[in-house]
Amino acid sequence: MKTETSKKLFEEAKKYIPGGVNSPVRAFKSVGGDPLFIQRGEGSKFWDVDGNEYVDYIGSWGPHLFGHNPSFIIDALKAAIENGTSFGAPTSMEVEMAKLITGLVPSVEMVRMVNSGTEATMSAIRAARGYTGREKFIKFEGCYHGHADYFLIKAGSGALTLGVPTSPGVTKGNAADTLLADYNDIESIKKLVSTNKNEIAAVIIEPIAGNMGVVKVKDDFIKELRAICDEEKIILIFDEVMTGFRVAAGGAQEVLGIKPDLSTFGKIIGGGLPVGAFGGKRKIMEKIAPSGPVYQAGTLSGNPLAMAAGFAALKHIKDNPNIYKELEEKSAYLEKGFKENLNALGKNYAMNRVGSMMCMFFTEEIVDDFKSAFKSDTVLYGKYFHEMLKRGIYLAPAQFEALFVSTAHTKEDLDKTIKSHKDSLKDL
Ligand code: KE4
Repeated sequence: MKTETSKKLFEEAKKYIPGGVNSPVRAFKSVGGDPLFIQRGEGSKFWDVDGNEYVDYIGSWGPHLFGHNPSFIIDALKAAIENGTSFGAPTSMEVEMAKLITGLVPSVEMVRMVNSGTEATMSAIRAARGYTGREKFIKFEGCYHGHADYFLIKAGSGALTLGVPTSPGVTKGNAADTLLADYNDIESIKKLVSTNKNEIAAVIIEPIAGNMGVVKVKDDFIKELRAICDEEKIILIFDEVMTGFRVAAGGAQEVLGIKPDLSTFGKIIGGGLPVGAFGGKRKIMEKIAPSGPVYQAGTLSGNPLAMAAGFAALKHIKDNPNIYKELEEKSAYLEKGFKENLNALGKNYAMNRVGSMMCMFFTEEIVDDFKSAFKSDTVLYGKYFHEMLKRGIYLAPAQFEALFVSTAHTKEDLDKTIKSHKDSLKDL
């Protein structure tokens, strides 16, 4: 596979951009080798600058529920750009977008648009602190909520694979109010709540984790967490940046049947453009400036182009609810193929899947929290990643991520992936 142009670009990029990338997980650090520079995407595929074609299961780390460049998003952008790119003033599309999100996610009575998942989660924590007057919050080891200082404590995703789960530059003062619990372990929550009585503003959780690989909350755990938050008047925040509109039109909260007090969104709601959002109970959201004193702002929040792309994506979901049946069928087919390969090869690697988010862990133990996920052999994952890449299958360049199936993936793509999976594992 010729990758000279990517290599040249990467050498050039490293002179001007830290690590040659604008987000660490793209650098292939945890799988080895140099990143490929992508030229173009179409449907389930994209092509690198050397012309190599890949079936893409990253989908820009989640946004591309319909694959690359779906016509309904491109058409919406073309129409919007004729009117201008940004005004810094309210537009009707922002009202339509807010109505669409609150219509699709019942727990969200009001919503504020921002420009990334990180902005959404940091703003949600501030809203919870402003509403409760409390300062501490609980996150779970292995969950990733973006790169705001106080989240980078035992964080997942890139922070995990790059070995900096607790990042330098995060001050003790900033970390002091971050309490750490164990995913799916209600005793760890009870302990923190009793030792920090009336001091905890919020619990933030990935209701279906995608940043320690894919790990779903246990039903009894999430039900008890909801009850404890009610009892202790703690704001329960579902970080649905990855799961929102991914696992169901109503997100993980629809799948789990649990209503959070606040939710955060990103990825899919931007249709591939930079968009995040946070929203939830009216009595909390009305504390946000300018209706309330909790300050939150953004020059390009609700940007007309991002709203056009995001609205087109969510409108497509609203008008085509059967896409989740299609995503389930395609993802289950892929999972079945992978499992048949593992059986044939006598390997019992853990496979976790929720809807069109899936992860195969290089450990034969059950993976239901950060500690068990972390037992995965990341060196072996790196080899597997490159074997699949050689065969034209582009997976997450890190073990602790998710593989995303889109509506654009065809049976041919899936069969090619299943075959490549078997041949790759054989060659490890
Ligand atoms: P962004 O700031 O990257 O838009 O969103 C942060 C974020 C918040 N919450 C969850 C559950 C997330 O998954 C993310 C971002 N996800 C990672 C992939 N695991 C983004 C990829 C990257 O960092 O480049």
